[in-house]
Amino acid sequence: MTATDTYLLLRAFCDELARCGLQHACTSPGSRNTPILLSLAREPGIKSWSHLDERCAGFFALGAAKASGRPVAVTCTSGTAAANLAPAVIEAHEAHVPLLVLTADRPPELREVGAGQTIDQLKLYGDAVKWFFEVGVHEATSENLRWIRTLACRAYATAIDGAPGPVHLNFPLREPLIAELPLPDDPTGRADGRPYVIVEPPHIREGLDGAGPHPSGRLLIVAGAGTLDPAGLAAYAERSGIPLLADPLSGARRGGAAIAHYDLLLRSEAFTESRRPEFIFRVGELPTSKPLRTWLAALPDVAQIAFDPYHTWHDPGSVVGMRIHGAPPRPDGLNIEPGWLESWRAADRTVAEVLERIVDDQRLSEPLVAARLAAQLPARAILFTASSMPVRDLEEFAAAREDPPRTLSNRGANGIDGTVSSAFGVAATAGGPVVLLIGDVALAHDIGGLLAARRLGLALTIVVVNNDGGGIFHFLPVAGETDAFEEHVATPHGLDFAHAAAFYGCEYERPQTAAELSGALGHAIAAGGTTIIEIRTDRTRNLELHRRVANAVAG
Ligand SMILES: Cc1ncc(C[n+]2csc(CCOP(=O)(O)OP(=O)(O)O)c2C)c(N)n1
Ligand SMILES: [Mg+2]
Repeated sequence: MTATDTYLLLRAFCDELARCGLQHACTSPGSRNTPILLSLAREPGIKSWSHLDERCAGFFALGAAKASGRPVAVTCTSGTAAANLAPAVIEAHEAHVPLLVLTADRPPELREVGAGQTIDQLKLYGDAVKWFFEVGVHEATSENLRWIRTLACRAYATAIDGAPGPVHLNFPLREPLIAELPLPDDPTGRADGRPYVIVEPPHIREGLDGAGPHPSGRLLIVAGAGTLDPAGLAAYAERSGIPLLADPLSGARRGGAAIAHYDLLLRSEAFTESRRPEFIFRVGELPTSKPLRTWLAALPDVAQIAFDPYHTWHDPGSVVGMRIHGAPPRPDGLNIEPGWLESWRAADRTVAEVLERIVDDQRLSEPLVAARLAAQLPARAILFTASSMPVRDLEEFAAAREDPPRTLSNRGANGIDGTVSSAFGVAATAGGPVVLLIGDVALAHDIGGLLAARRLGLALTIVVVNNDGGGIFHFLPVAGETDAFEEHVATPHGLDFAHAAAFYGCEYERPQTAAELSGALGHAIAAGGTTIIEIRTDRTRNLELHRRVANAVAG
C-alpha cells in the first residue's frame, strides 16, 4: 500500500461525492488529514472553504448545508480536532442537517501505543450521527476503487435519506502522506458523469391521499421550522379562513391568515379560553414560543395532528394524537366556523397597535431591532438569527408580510455556539444578502468565526445587540439570586465590537436611532462585504420594556 493508493482512493471518493451533488466542503489544517484535504481541494466539482478552527469549520458546513439543503463535507486532522466538530455534529443531528464528517486518524498499528495526536475516534459522536464507518486502509485495486465509490454514494444518500443528519467516516491514513503527481488514470467512474450508484431521492408524501382527518369548525394551524411549501400553506389558510400561528423560521408568517403576535396573545387566560380550537394541525417543528408550547400542552383533548415528514416526534406535552409522515392536506370547502379567523385577526391587530404605541416610540430597543429587520430586509435576503433573545424577539415582534426573507436559526440544540460561522456558511451558498441578528455573548463565543470575512471573502451583515451579557437570564428566576447573578449568569464583559471589526477587517457602524439602523443596513447590504452593526441596549430596561408590552396586551 503506497501513498498513490491512498490518493487514488480518495480522488475516487471525492469525485463520487461531487457526482452525487456535493458542492461544498470545509477543510482545516493538519498533517494526518493532508490526503483528504488535498483530494477535496483538487476536486473540480467541489468548492473547498478553508478554516483554521475546526469548531468554525463544522458550524460553517452546517450553515451551508442548512441553506442549500444538500450535504456539505467537513474534514479535520486527528485528535482533539475531531472533537471540536462535536457541537456542529450534534446540532446537525438535532436539526436534521446533512453533513459528511471526514476525520483523519492514525492507522491501527499507531493506536493506543503513545503515537502523537491520537485519541479514540471510533464512534466519537455517539448516536448523534446516522452512520459511522471506519474506512480502513486499502490498496487501490479496481475492486476497491469501485467499493470506495459506492461508499461515497452511500454516505451521501444516508445523510439525506429520511430525516437528514450527519454521517461520520473515519479515515486511517498511513505515511507517506504525500503522493507523486500525476496520479494514474482511474477508469472505474461511470462514463457519463453520473454517480456510481443512483439512489432514489427520499419521497415525502403530499397530503393524506383521501384518508385521515376531516376537520371542521375551529381549525388552527401551527407552523415551525421545516415547514414544506410555507407560501402554499399560508395561501391555503387564508383561502379557508384558518388562523395560522407561524414562527418566522417556518417561512409561513405571511398573508391574511398569519397571526403574528400569538406569543403575546396566548399569555392571557381570557384569550386562550375564548379561542379554544377543535383541531390543530402542527406543521414542521414546534415554534420556540413558551406561551404557545404551554397552551398546546394544555389541550390534550383537542385533536392535534402533527405533519412530520422526518419522523421527529416533537411533542414535549404528549398531546399529539395523530402523526402523518407528509405535508398537510389542503382540501377546499372545509366547514370552518364563520368569524373564527377574524376573531384572531382582530386580536392580532390590537397587539400591533400596542406595539406601535410602545415599541415604535422608543429609542433603538431590542424588540424594535427585531421588528425592523423583519420588516425591512428584502425578500431575497436570508435572516439568520441567534439563539437567546434574538430568535424570541423575532417570533414575538415580527409582523407578517407578503414576502418575508427566509429565516434560519440553529434551533436543534438551541446553542449560542458557532452562530457567526453558521451564518457565513449560509452566505457561502446563498444567492442574496445574508443578515445575522445576534447577541453580544453569542458573538463573543464565536468571535473567531469572523475570520471568514477576510480569509474567505464572504459578505455578511452582522447586527449585534450588545446588552453586555445574557439579557435572556433577566426573564428567569435566577435573576433574583443577586449574589452571583451578574458575574456568573449574566456574564458582562465590557467588549466594544468596534475593536473586533478592526481586528478582523470588517466595516463597523453604531446606529443610535431606528432611522440610522435602516441606513446602516442599506449601506452594509449594498457594500457587499462584512459589516458589524452594533446596537447598545440595557438588559434591565429591556426586561421592563417586554413587561410593559405584555401588560399592555393583557390589559
Ligand atoms: C453553547 C451554549 N452555551 C450556553 C448556553 C446558555 N445560554 C443561553 S442564552 C445565553 C446568553 C446569550 O447572551 P447573548 O448572546 O448576549 O443574547 P441575549 O440573551 O443578551 O439576547 C447563554 C449563555 C447555550 N444556549 N449554548
Ligand atoms: Mg446579550
